Amino acid sequence: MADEKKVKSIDAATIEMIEKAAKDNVSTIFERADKMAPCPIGAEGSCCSQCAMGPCRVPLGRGKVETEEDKKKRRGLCGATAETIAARNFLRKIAAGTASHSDHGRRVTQAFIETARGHVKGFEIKDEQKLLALALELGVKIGDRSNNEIATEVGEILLGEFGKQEGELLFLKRAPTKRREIWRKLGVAPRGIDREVVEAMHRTHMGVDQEYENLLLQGARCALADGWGGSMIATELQDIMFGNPAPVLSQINLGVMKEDEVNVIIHGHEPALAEMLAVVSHDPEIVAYAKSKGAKGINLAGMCCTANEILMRHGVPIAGNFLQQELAIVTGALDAMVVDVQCIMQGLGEVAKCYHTKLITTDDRAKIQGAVHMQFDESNPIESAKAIIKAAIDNFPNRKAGVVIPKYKSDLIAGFSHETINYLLGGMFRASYKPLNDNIINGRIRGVAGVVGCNNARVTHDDVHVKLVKELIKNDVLVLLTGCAAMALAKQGLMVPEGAQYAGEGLRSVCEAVGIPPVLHLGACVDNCRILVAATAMVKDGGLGDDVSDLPVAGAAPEWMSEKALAIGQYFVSSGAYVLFGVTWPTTGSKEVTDHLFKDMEKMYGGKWDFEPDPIKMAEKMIAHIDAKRKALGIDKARERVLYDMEMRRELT
Ligand code: BF8
Repeated sequence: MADEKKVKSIDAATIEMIEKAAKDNVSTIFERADKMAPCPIGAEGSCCSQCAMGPCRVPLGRGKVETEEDKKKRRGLCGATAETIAARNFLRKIAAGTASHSDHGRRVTQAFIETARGHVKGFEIKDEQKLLALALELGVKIGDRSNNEIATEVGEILLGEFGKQEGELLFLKRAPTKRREIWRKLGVAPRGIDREVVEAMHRTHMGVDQEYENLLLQGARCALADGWGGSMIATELQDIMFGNPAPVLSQINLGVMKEDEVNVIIHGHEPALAEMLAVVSHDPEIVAYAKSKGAKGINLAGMCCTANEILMRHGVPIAGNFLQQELAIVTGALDAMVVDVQCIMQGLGEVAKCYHTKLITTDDRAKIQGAVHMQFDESNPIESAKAIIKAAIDNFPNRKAGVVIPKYKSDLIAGFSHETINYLLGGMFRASYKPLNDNIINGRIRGVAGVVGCNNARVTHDDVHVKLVKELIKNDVLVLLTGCAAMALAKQGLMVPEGAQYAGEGLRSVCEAVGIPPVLHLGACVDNCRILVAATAMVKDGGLGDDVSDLPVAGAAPEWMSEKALAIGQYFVSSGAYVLFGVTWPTTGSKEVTDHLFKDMEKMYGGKWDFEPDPIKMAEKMIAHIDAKRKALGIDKARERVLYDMEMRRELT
């Protein structure tokens, strides 16, 4: 049984709403996590449900060391070994994660093409500079063609990446030369996005690939098709169509909800509908309609990664991260929870029944029993968005007594796209990562960490994120954040320049000089590819080796739960990064598979997986990795001098 006394969250708004839910007799994920422990066999990757002779369970058992005798016994009916079963399960999760990001990317590409063809009233090509840069990169003729003509061709080329059968994905060319050679040598350069997902599913079917190393090679190829394919296409085209993010001030937490306005939360991942809701919620006709129902206006907020998308581009406030979705309804003040795809808990339906909230699904790929379905028509986004907002307004008068909106909310600055970081560091006309590299070389910044991923109800909500990141910045590690991890830090007040008070002296001096927080919000989970682009730019700007694996960088997903997180982790490992996951590790049932991921992959890719649930130990491991890379680059001495100077200064004061 899980520990019922575990502190549920470090976030006061969350705790207040968990208590309200208990008083209202409403079941939430926090309560369900107490009642149901995870299956220990599935958690270690030792359950095979690939055919109807099973599921076959071949558990090793927690903390047990496998003997030769165990090894012989640990087989499924077909003879599949524990290694094959663990590797298959791992690969299937990567395939699901890749499919999720990539299907998102495909929808965006289709909408982009339709917009460029002039078939969509409401969307447009907003970032001409980024469009032209991408056109040049893809070899699309610019000449005197219109932006829409250029965009149509760019979109068609990128749509082709999904169904491509041979060759290599086009964005692989963005990676350092040495990295591309590694991929080719290992045979993991992805050919087409869909092809790698389909092949992963085929190879994990009963009776196909039965060598764990070979299965994990496909894991790398499939994940690379996500990071350098589906996700990267999504981010590029969203930036061009909806605008490249630039620093923007906003607020976060359940306290952004308003008692006297129609509260609408958009939750999920794809930004098209959210973009339109942001526009129509200011439409005078819609605002007047809200007033006619007794509300003062419309208050749009986001949740999960859709929130990150509209925060980054419009500064729309965020109501919360993954574990807060049901709690937004528990306030009793949410008039409509509008959802698209991914990370939407079915529990929302039951919670909504206890209050007045209308749960509205909007995507034919993601319906929920009991919800109202209002299909978002991408060819007519304005009318679709208006209809959804009107449904929320109509529900405002149905609010019941007992509304409680927690008072907690924090300011944050978001909008750090790859280009923005470039400009901030190097200036508009000499945009460059060189100043970052110089500050790493001189030791003021020790290294860079990417901290990403979810919340997980098995650990204290937000706690692991916050402890890890505070420890990293205290040790002069600049932190780049995405997804729900970013929201955890923002809620604790670290995503404003004043957050630099938690940073070590070196990092703080750089943050103060540039005017940035010590933790930078790069966007949604699909935007993790911005970190790949940033890392590659650091390599290309010189002084830090000739591949991503040479950089003093590390990544972590301390509270991960989704299959997408595994796809992301694997594409970072295969791109040369050291990646640490917290909470639980899904292959502990097989020592060989785990050793392959944690050790052998370093010889293959220069990056590797690791697991550590304790945030302070996690930080220590990441810093040790960063320091080892500094040493290999011969820049460890510079940092020693900086530390010596700091010590001296302390002695002087
Ligand atoms: O894609 S971080 S819980 S919301 S999976 Fe989901 Fe995890 Fe949040 Fe975004 Ni990413």
